[in-house]
Amino acid sequence: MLFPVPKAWAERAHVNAEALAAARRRADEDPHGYWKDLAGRLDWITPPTKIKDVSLRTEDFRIRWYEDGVLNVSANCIDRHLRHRANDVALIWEGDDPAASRKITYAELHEQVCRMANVFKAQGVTKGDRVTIYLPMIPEAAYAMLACARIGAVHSVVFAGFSPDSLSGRINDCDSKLVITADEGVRGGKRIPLKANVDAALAHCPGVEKVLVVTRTGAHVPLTAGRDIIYEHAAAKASIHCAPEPMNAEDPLFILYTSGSTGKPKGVLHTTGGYLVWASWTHEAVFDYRPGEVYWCTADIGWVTGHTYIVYGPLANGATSVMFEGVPNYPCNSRFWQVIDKHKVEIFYTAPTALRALMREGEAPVERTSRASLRLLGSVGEPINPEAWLWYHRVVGESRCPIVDTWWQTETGGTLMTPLPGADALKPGSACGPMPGVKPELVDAEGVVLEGATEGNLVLTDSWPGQMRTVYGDHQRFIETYFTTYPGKYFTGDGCRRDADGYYWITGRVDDVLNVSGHRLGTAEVESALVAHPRVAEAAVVGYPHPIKGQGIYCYVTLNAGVEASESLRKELIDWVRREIGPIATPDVIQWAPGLPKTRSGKIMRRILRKIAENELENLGDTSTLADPSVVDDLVKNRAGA
Ligand code: 6R9
Repeated sequence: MLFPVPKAWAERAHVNAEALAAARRRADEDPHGYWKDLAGRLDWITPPTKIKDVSLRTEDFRIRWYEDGVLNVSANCIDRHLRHRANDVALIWEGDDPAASRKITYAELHEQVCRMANVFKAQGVTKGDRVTIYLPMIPEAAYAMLACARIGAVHSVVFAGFSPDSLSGRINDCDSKLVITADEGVRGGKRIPLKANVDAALAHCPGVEKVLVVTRTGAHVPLTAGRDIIYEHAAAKASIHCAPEPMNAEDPLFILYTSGSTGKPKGVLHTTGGYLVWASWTHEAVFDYRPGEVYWCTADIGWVTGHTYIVYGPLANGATSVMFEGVPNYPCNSRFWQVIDKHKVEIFYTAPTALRALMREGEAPVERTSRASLRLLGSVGEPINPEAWLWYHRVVGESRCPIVDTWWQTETGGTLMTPLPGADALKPGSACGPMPGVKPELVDAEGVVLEGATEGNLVLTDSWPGQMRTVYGDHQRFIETYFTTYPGKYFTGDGCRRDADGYYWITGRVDDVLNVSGHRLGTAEVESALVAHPRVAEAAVVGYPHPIKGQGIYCYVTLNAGVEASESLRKELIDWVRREIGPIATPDVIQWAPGLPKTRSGKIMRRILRKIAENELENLGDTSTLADPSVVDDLVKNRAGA
């Protein structure tokens, strides 16, 4: 099935088929000129002359973009728009309660960000310091990110759904001395005790000196004297002038923790110049954005999508960006579409998991709304199944709006593969092809490059400006994780198919990373949470296909000798994992496993566990290397039936 580029799109788009072909050619033939010109979209204090210095080989590894350039991200996202567009709306905040919304102009954004930057400074934050942001989806979350950028502090946003344990781990890993949070968060009519979570986390974070508490609900929260400060009190005394700190292009901008296949979450580090070039360019090209249009990305700022496509990309482009505090099904299943009508949203960007959940409720909740303002739809976070794509296209977009299926990762900073709406015919479920200058390749397990229509592991053979630069505090882990499986190439961890037309189809992770409702989660993290329970001896966790979440979490648990398996223990373990990591990690299935299938060297054979979880019992594959094959018979016989 092929959806051609609508005529109006080919005519009006920033990037039509011709422009795309020309950009591809230029990026190949004159990379220096291509990447240099791309940087020209930003305001530089000192424009870069050194454009790219990259080697992905371990011997002389380096990734440097625009390395002699000097700029400030917040000045690019705010100050430079003040001359002509001070009164344009930068952020439209839509509260959880449909009666609550607010518009923040670029002039107000400037004031608020400067004020917060001064509060940070007054609390001793200086250039290079790390600040942890644990906030709900309120404007202060964006202010805090931009305030850090303004003074050269490095932010680490932690999703407000994470538990105190997850939060303390992330605070300690990057050694934040300041945490900014809110009294409570509000989502789907429920309150989330953020300040209480911070209090619990900080029992294990000796390095934190100050906590700023933004008032969201006004709930009474205990304050620790000498440490906790009500943000509004500090802000009232702060000046609204704060000069942006000149930053080198390669100075760190933020750290964002993400799950890998092993160990604890990695602090993905992005730098200043290349990241913003990539965020701003991809936001404009992929969404065909023009100032004045209302654009809405439904992600949470706790994830990379919120960083790049709610805050940095849109604001660098002078956009009007909607920030939504709530959830798709509160107070009713029409909420997304009602918000689109309320704010006349033209470009809408969401995740397949939300679409699948809404699809289940039928077409009526969509059709009750107009959606006449919509002209472009986007998808991100996981593969979108063609059924959900077609529903999105026909029901939500009334067959009038192209869909950009954007493939990218926390590590990539911004979109790498996507159709461009004015240039590419669409195939439901395909991320189409690379942005100009991005070099995907499919390889087999041995690293042999696969040509033509084929399927393999997705690698990138060259850098792009938005690429992560290191794992915070562990550069060796960075190199080992991404550049040693296929030496000299960036390994994405994704599988991918390329069809006869050259379209790319991401098939999902090929490592031990789960994608649950578009959220990344390492099987190792869930396993270590389970094993931390006093009654659990061992655990193995795999993903299985889930109709709404994309992947569900299937846990095989071996209990300590003498412990009786029971329904109440099952509930206790589910609850335990929720508390250890956060609700996104809630196990869907727990199967009691008297033993786990292991090789003679003691390695758990996940391949077999995956097959059982997927209910593919006929082809468990080779079990001859198992130390004790009878273990598998028991697991099959007592399959938990997801
Ligand atoms: C942006 C983001 C990254 C992983 C990635 C892949 C999956 C994201 C996708 C997609 C198919 C898409 N993914 N977008 N798979 N089609 N359009 O989601 O970052 O949270 O780091 O997740 O998500 O598996 O490797 P992150």
